[in-house]
Amino acid sequence: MTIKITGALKSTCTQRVVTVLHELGLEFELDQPTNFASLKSPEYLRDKHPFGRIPVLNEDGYQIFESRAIIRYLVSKQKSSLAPTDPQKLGILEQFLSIEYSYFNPPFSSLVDEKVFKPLFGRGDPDPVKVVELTKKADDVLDVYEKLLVGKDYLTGEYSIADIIHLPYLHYAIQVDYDLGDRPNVKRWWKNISEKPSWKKVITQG
Ligand SMILES: N[C@@H](CCC(=O)N[C@@H](CS)C(=O)NCC(=O)O)C(=O)O
Repeated sequence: MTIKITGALKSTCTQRVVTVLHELGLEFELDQPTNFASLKSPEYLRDKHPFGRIPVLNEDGYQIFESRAIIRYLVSKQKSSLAPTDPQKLGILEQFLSIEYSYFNPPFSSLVDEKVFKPLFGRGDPDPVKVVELTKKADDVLDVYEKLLVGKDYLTGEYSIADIIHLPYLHYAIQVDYDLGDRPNVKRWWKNISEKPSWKKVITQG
């Protein structure tokens, strides 16, 4: 069994997949594209990802893209406690996966894009007005997380893929001075998840 990941260690979506691979103790090969332009080649669009993105998983010919789908596949295949099978626990997990995708990811990915990737990829300087707007939206989301995390170390109560999918964007945001503010529950959660060896390995190798 050979797992190949087409991705880049600085890419947020790749980082969440690689964190899960480390958690599961699975060996993998990382095939890093030379540049983002190569993701738009006719061959790449045909053979790897029709939207021209990373990451892509290929395991002995079985191929899927979309980081969240890849993660679900990996934990389900390994029967990992990072995704419970009990229907009620699974329902809660899915709830938090949906919360991340619907409410957390839009402002945080836009904020990180504005402050990190826009200058990094030569698309210009961060727009200060946009940064203020996006920071406010991100803050509003974390105000809700503060309530969701009352009395809990992890989102579902137990460490899971719901926590892991938050790591990359929150990490990048904090790197560019996003302040978790006066939110003790969010801060406790962030400490719990960001100090895991799997994530430390991702950020030190990236
Ligand atoms: N929803 C997708 C998003 C994939 C995505 O946007 N990947 C970024 C890197 S994190 C990418 O490929 N960017 C290159 C581009 O947009 O050209 C996932 O979770 O895998």
